[in-house]
Amino acid sequence: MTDGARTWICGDEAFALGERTLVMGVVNVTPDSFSDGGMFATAEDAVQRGATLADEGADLLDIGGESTRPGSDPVSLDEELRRVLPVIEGLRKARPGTPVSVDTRKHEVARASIRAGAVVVNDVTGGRDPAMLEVVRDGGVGIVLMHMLGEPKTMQDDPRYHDVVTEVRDYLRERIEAAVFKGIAEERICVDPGIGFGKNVEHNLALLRGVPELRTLGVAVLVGASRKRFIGTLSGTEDPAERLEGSIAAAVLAVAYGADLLRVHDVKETVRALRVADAIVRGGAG
Ligand code: HH2
Repeated sequence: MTDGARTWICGDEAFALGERTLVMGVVNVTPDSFSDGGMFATAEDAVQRGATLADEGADLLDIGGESTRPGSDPVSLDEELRRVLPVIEGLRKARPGTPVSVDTRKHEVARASIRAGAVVVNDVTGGRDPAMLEVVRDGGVGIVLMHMLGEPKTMQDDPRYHDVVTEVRDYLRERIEAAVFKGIAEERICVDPGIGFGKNVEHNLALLRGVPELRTLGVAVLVGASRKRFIGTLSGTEDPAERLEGSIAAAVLAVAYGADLLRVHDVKETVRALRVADAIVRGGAG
């Protein structure tokens, strides 16, 4: 991919990269997500939430049926399917113009979600399950490969790196190679440093500063810092819903460092901030 004509191909969607920052709006259909758990736990509420985020300017809606917050327990396949499928189907009807992504570690959920209309699989385990890569390849959809150290249950128990940016970059390079080996074109791949997934505050900050290093991998780069704990620590806000200002600070700086997409909870506010940030960083006035 050359700068100026970079594209992330996801099914029938082709996301132009670099012209402006793309926003992935978070729709958690879970009782226990760290920032909005239980708020949109019914399919109806989650579809309504997704529709609102689409109207607020989300380029993509990320539907998740399993919390991967630190210390969380996995959910069963049946339960995860029960949570996400009606929401994907509902949003395809309610907002057909807004593509949908599924946030899952299970290839069975990915396969069913693609059938229901999802064009991206957002896999926080970086495609470690070969069957996940096959489902993505066969579905012709896009994939987000994220870095996570260990498992959600234990990942925040004293995470250690020698050089976090190099290690995360090398891991993501290896995951890109595994996906390409399985037959997924690079244009379909997006990488994500996994802010908060087995990282302390310093690791998260280093990774945000290290986005240029991730850009050298040659694929789309997504950053998800929204409302995360390091923002609470730095800004003194215990309640995740009180972390808007810190989240926007992280968002605009991720953009300045070269992020192509941001995964956020507060779409309206972030989109407004990005109009300004993009004009400064990428040039032009909208
Ligand atoms: N963060 C969360 C979940 N999925 N996916 C990607 N690609 N990048 C991220 O940073 C990321 C992610 C955690 O946030 P949230 O979905 O709000 O919480 P929970 O896992 O508790 O549902």
